[in-house]
Amino acid sequence: MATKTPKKSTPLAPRVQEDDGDGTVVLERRTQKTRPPSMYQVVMLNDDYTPMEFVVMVIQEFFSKDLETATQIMLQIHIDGKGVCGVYSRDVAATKVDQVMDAAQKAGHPLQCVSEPVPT
Ligand code: TYC
Repeated sequence: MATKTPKKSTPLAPRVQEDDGDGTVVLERRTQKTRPPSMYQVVMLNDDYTPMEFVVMVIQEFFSKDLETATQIMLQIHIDGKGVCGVYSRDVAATKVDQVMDAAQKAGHPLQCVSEPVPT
C-alpha cells in the first residue's frame, strides 16, 4: 500500500480479556486507523452538439469558475475529449454531476459528465 496516505492511529478503549482463573486481567491496547476521505473529480466529456457557450456557463455556475478559467476548461475538453472541472468529496461531486446533467437535459443538450476517484 505504498501509494496510500500513511494511516493515523486513534486510541480506542482497551479490550478487556477476562480473568482466566489465574487472578490476572489482560488489557489489550487497540488503535483505530483513520484516513482522510477520498476525493472525487468531476470530469466533463466532449460532444459534437452542446454549444461552447453553454458549457462555459455550466462550468461557471456549478464549479464557481470565472469566465476565463471556464473558457480554458471548456476548450481543453473540446480538444482533448474530456477535462476536470473540479475536485470534491464523493457526495458533493455526485451532486455536481446531477446538477450538470439536469441543466443539460433541460436545455436539450447531450452534455455528459461523470465523477471518479482522483487517481493517486
Ligand atoms: N465540442 C462542442 C462544440 O464544438 C463544445 C463542447 C465543449 C461540448 C465541451 C461539450 O464538454 C464539452 N460545440
